[in-house]
Amino acid sequence: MADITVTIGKHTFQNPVFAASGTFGYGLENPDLVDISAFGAIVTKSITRQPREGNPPPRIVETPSGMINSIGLSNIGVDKYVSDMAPKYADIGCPVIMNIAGSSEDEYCEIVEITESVNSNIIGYEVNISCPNVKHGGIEFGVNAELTESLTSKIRKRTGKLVIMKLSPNVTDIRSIAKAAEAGGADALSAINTVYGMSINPHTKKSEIYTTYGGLSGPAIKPVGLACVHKVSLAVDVPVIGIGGITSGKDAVEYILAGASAIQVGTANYRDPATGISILDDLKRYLAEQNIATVAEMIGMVETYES
Ligand code: RRO
Repeated sequence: MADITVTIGKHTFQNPVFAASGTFGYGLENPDLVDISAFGAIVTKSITRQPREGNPPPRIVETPSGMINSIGLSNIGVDKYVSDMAPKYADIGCPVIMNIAGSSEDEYCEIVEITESVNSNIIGYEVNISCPNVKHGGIEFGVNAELTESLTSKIRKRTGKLVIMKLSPNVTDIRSIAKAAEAGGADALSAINTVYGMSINPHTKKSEIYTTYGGLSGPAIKPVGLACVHKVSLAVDVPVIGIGGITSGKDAVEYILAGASAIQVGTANYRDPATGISILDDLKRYLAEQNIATVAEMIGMVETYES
């Protein structure tokens, strides 16, 4: 059988299929629906310093080949995360990556300091600098290379665990943000968060999202994600984790060929939380059919017409 392990920073994961933040709760909600020990890792919903209710409804709408959300960083806050969730991560059989978000460098740093002060059982942080749905919740960092580098280096100083910066596609030049995160000491980058979108009901003439704009996800954004992963992986030396509209093993293969070392399944989890398992089965079948010995050798192997 092919070797499907992948290495990111100092961690080797049993496979490259992760569950994406915001689509898998805190990893503990669906034990009867899916065996999470089959995943390479799970990334939990963004955590802020204080608990947050999130935005008023409507905050989710289905769109062609995808959906728009404007949840607004609804979460339990770091104190409850470390007291109620983290202890349970000791024996769920799957590495947990904690996604964090903040409105200032101090907020991100405090979340990391609190988490580092306990036995959290997490293996690292995915730092959300790309939430499109709150005025001050990270995207101001993710659209600015200087702020990205500064924030990354402050978090880097506070933890020896994995630091993964989650990038936004809603920027002019994603490569410059990626390079800034790498310069700040990130172990890896994940790309992409959701793409700004809007939906209107022609009968009521109303916006279908309370905040007017939200984050578009699902198969509709797969080509955007692929292009971002390809650009970023050519710009930096650290591993890239591909996200955006992945629903099948074929999608996962495309992301790996584009340059992803691992992939995250997001929106597809709403239809079936076990999508990651079928993606993994598809991926293994593909490797066997293609006579490919390791996932690692496929990373970035896309043939393009121009270099
Ligand atoms: O909570 C959200 O509205 C949200 C977040 Br934190 C994010 O990172 N991406 C997104 O599409 N929605």
